[in-house]
Amino acid sequence: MAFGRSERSEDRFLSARCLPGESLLAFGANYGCSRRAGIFSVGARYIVPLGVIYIAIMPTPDLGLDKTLAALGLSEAAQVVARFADVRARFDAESGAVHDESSWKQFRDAWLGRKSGVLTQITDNWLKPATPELKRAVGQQLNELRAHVESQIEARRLAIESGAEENALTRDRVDLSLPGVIRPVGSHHLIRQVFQEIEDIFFSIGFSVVEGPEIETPYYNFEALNIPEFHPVRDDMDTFYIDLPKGSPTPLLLRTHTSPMQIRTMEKQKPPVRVIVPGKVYRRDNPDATHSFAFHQIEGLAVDTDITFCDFTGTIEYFVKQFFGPSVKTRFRPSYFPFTEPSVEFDVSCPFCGGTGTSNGATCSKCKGAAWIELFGAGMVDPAVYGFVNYDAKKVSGFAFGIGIDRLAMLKYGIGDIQVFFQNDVRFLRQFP
Ligand code: FA5
Repeated sequence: MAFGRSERSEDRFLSARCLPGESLLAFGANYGCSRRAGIFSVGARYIVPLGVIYIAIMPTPDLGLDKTLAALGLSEAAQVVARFADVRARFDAESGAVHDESSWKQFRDAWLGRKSGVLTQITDNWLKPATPELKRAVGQQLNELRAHVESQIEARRLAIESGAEENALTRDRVDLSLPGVIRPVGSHHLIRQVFQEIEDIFFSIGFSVVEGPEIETPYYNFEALNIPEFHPVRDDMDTFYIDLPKGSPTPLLLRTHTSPMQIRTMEKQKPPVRVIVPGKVYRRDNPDATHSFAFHQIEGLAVDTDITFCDFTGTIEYFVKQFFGPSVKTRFRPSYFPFTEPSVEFDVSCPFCGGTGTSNGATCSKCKGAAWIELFGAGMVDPAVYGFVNYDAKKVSGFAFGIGIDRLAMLKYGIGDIQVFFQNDVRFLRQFP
């Protein structure tokens, strides 16, 4: 039977308060409710063709749960069995309408609730006041009904739970046909790339890599390198000292160069030694286009029984030609470092102006017209240094160098300002993938 809305008769409806089944149906309060005996409760479904709401109504009998069997006029066991069958049919119909957790809870309470659930009402109103002749039949029917209700309610719970999981899976399912999320892949910083390039060159001629602490003692940073306290060369390098508690055994500072690792390496190892030491160093220098207060160096040290100045120049020239290309020219200039003797500065012909000193008819801005650019300091290890590491200065000889990596990278890649290495502007970094 199908009724339009206008045909609704209040007497034909029971609201949610009347029986558990109705509480699950989509009836608004304005549909009303009646508990009068003999009234039909309603199962309903909305059908919406062309914007008009129709309601399909299926009558189901009132079960008389609030009355005794005597009041319902049921005196035969067969009548009791039939009434229980009605109850069970009601339960099954309602069970089919339970599709989510909240309606399942309402359903469970409506049937199993201790105070006013259907089973409690049957116990109180049908079983307890039943005549001795009917008691057995009512008890048996009630037990069967209870077993059915409990098992079905549990089954519905499981079905709803697995349905929820399935829904979640469907919701979260990855659509492999969609375009992917592109996550930009990072790359090594140019300084790291230059480190690797230099390491590879020195690996190829038998050097290995060691690393050391960035926080040093004055002994390793200065004294063992033949730079005693109050030596004027410390003024050029004086640096950041760590604020230590009073009574600390020795001052600590951020290393000003990688040369302390010459000492630490020779302390640990007997000749032959052939190492390079990449790392960060720190100085109290004011920042400008070629100076930073933190920068990078690679130390080199080779010590053996028969190393000469020729080995030194050959090694350095090999490195420079590998790094800058075969056409670059090199030269040594005399210099001074307390830990090398003789000491040199190593220059390369300016790669920006091709070693001419002029660019586009004007003075080359990079080498300032000198045609050469200073690359690093180096020299033969001063015999005094061997005394600090228990090497016999009469038996061993060697060379050392300290390359400023940032300036080397600037030269090779035409970068005009050292500060860009530390600003982490991705527009700069992306140029060196
Ligand atoms: C030294 O640091 C010596 N330890 C090098 C050395 C090692 C000589 C072994 C002999 C034997 P120097 O102070 O010149 O030397 O620094 C070496 C390089 O570090 C310089 O050529 C330069 O490229 C770089 N450098 C120095 N100061 C700065 C700075 N503030 N910012 C960026 N680079 C710098």
